[in-house]
Amino acid sequence: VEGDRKQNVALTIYKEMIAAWTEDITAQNPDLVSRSVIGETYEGRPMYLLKLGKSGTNKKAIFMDCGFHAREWISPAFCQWFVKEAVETYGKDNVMTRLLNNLDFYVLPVLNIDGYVYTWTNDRMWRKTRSKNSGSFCIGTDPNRNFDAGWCSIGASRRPCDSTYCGSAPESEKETKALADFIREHLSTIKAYLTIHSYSQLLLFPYSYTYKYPESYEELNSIASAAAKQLATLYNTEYTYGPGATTIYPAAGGSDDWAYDQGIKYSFTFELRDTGYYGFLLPESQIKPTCEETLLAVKYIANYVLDH
Ligand code: ING
Ligand code: ZN
Repeated sequence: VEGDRKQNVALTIYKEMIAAWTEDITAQNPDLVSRSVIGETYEGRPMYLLKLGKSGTNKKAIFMDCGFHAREWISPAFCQWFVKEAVETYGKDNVMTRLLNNLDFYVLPVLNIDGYVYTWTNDRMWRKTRSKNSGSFCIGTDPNRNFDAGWCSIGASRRPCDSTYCGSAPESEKETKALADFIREHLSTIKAYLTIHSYSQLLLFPYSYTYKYPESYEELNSIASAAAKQLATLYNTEYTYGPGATTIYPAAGGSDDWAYDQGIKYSFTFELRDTGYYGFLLPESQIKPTCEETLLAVKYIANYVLDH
């Protein structure tokens, strides 16, 4: 009975909230939003992807995902905020109108849906996916150690019980494989890759799997600097920026490094609020201001991509 109850809560959370929300926002904005399924999770949930933008030809695209790590709740909140803000300000805000007329945004509201649901039903601090590991009783792989970018060479664990377990192979998880497949199939249009995590107030770019600087270091650093400056205009929230390895810690198998090495030059990881006082348990009162300020940085990067 307890298991049934938890299962019902889980179904309600995902089906009633996220899936239903993607369906509604698509139905209510048919000229601006479309929805597709890029795969399904380990537990069988559909992974819905939203495409935002006015229809047009030869449009560049920006890919943004949220909810890699289950406990980073502000992240899925931001993706939903972004979509809502896009449809509500299109035709009113000049910058958003120009962005949606000339670019497509692919928004994946939650990558690690199984893990996210698990944080609502069982363990608020869960990070990884919910897949079984052969030869171990421990569950899950870290999706941000599971990409083919120096895979498991540094800052990742080969032990399934660890929270940074890199998985049995690159893209061993259905969720990371679905994301990587989608990006590979759309490499000709995707010019930027943004992945939203929390917490620490950082704007990171490659590399994290090596201390080597990327070829585009100067350009990425100046974009990050300008985006952080934009973000701070609203509430003075201070962001630190730089390559992952030196700015947070070396860690292989991350999606931003992988996307960059696929040729997507404008590849960034956001670590949203706060700096650790509340950490993953960011209070509700900070959701709106965090989303508002982050939106400024994302709009800055999108504008830059459109003009370059
Ligand atoms: N931080 C990221 C993590 O996956 C990161 C930092 C970014 C690592 C990019 C590798 C590549 O550990 C959080 N908070 O998840
Ligand atoms: Zn994270």
